Amino acid sequence: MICLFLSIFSYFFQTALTGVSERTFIAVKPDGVQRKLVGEITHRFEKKGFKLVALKLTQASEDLLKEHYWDLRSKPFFTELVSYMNSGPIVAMVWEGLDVVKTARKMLGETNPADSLPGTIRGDYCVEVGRNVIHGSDSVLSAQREISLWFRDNELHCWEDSSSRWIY
Ligand code: IDP
Ligand code: MG
Repeated sequence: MICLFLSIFSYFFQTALTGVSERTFIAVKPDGVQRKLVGEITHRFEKKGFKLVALKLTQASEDLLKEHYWDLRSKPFFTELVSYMNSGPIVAMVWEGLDVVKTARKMLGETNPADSLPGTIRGDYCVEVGRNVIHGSDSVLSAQREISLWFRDNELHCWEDSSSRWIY
């Protein structure tokens, strides 16, 4: 009985209380898919220790992309951005873990690949801001908004990660 209580408490502590259950939305953009970077990018998040909660290859509609990038609607590159993102399939993912939103942004690098350090995804695999291969949510709030935009609840999987006690 005590063991059961302790394991429930430890699960609750590790997920809800410690922020381990934070989630972010990551997408390999059409250029990343065409350039066969899906495996490499997914591998980096797995090796880091984050947990994959959802993943799908999807062709996004213009309406979805306009909503996704709503805050950039007045930028001069908005139409070009929507057309780039609509030019082929995207690999949409949700990753979970401690401080995953902030850490994923560091793993991505800067918006402009020229400003991105080697070792980051944009620093290693691309050259132009208009072909920067990957998207990552910029805050916990935008992550929640983007996850609900791209995934239905039943596409987000709850599973026990057997390596989690070696990570946390
Ligand atoms: P982020 O992807 O690093 O969060 P945002 O400023 O949110 O950067 O811009 C969204 C996306 O719009 C960028 O990833 C990039 O694909 C595109 N973008 C941003 N600035 C420019 C630009 O000056 N020219 C063309 N595309 C741009
Ligand atoms: Mg952004």
